[in-house]
Amino acid sequence: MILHEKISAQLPAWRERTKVLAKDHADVVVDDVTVGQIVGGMRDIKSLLTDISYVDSAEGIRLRGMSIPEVLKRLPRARGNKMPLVGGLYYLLLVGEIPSMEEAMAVEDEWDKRAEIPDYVYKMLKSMPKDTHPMILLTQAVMSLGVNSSFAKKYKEGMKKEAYWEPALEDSLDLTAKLPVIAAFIYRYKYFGEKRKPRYYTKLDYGANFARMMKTADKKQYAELSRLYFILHSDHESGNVSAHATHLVGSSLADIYFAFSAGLAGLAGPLHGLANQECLAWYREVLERFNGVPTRDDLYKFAWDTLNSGKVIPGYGHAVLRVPDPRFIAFMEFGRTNFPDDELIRLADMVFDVVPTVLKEQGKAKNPAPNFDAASGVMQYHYGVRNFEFYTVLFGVGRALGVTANYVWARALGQPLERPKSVTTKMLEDAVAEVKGRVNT
Ligand code: CMX
Repeated sequence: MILHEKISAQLPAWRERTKVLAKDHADVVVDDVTVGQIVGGMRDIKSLLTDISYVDSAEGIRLRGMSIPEVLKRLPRARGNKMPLVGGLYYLLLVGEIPSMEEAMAVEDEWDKRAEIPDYVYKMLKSMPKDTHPMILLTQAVMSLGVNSSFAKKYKEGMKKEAYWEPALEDSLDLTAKLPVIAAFIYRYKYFGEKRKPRYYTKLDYGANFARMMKTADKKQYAELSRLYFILHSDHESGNVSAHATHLVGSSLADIYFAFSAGLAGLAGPLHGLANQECLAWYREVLERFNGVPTRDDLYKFAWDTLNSGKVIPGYGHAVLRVPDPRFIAFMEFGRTNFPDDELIRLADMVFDVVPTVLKEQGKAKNPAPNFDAASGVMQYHYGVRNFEFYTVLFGVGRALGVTANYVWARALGQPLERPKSVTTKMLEDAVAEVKGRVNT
């Protein structure tokens, strides 16, 4: 398999670089940690290692060193379409190079072979109460697929540490192949009562298959959106909750099904992945309240009312970014190109104009600019996927591409069990007193 060959070929050099750092330069100081960072959710502490993506606060994400516009321009495209093949993106994340069309298609072919979902998964999903949140269903389905984990089986049989990444890659291909099928089933079953298993078509790529299984009205355009959507949601370095939770659990040598279930659980929080559902709900509330796109003044007041009621404005702010998220910009370009007159696109544009001012006036948020959740739901809504609570499931399908690529490389490079150290409040107070004492003498 091409991914296996390519990663194998790169491994000796990467292992050597990691070994040199760990053995010869372990005492080089990279960062200091302040009391503010310990009390404040570990922001900006440089303590995670990944070569798959990097978020620059002033520029946004780079995937394998490439900005979002570069990635979208350089990856091979689905035939007759403008958006790249998702298989090409997965190749890029795993191998670190832009694939040829043939290489991107090799990944698509792997997914095609692995997309079948065992019957017990459907039975389990159907046995759940009707009002179960789709993120619960998705997490359960992922966890249950672990029954067939190659990694867990090989680990039990006994394997050398150097070989861990191989069954990790097998599991990751299996999982990423099955996720769009599971997501589409959850959608069709939960909102339309359809019990039939979705079918993955050999001749279609990942995005087109997803559009077909979702049965949206405009399948061609929804396939384009799906490709863009999964690519933009794939990776955002390792410190965000879903990526970090997956990495942490994976570091215990739990298989990817356990690890990604933890990531999905984190994604289901409103400050992280659930913000896309919250954001669309907020936009709809605005449209209903004002009977359409409001005036700038009305929106300004509405935004202040939201803040004054103690809520956050979803889709705005970020823990790392300090500029508008390039993924937000890519989504908005897609919307402005394909449906410029859509009410929600016009509203999202106006919110982009008004909310940063409001957040700046409030003076709390370090970043008053939009993140991608301010636009992603608008795209789904336009193509008829209007059950907001489903949006985080779509985020999950995309996010799996990044976190599984990281999981494979973490095992390939023998990354250890993650185990940071805690301190007590008293220890921090003592540290402060000591520094203050030194300053005063
Ligand atoms: N609306 C209102 N207040 C906001 C805000 C927003 N959009 N963004 C930040 N703030 C507030 C914070 O709640 C915090 O208030 P307190 O001091 O009272 O606790 C203050 O501003 C400082 O926060 P920050 O340092 O700028 O931001 P954090 O790193 O703590 O949090 C984030 C980042 C994303 C959780 C926050 O900006 C937020 O809640 N945004 C809205 C939810 C959202 O869009 N989440 C999705 C992020 C992208 C993703 O992960 O998917």
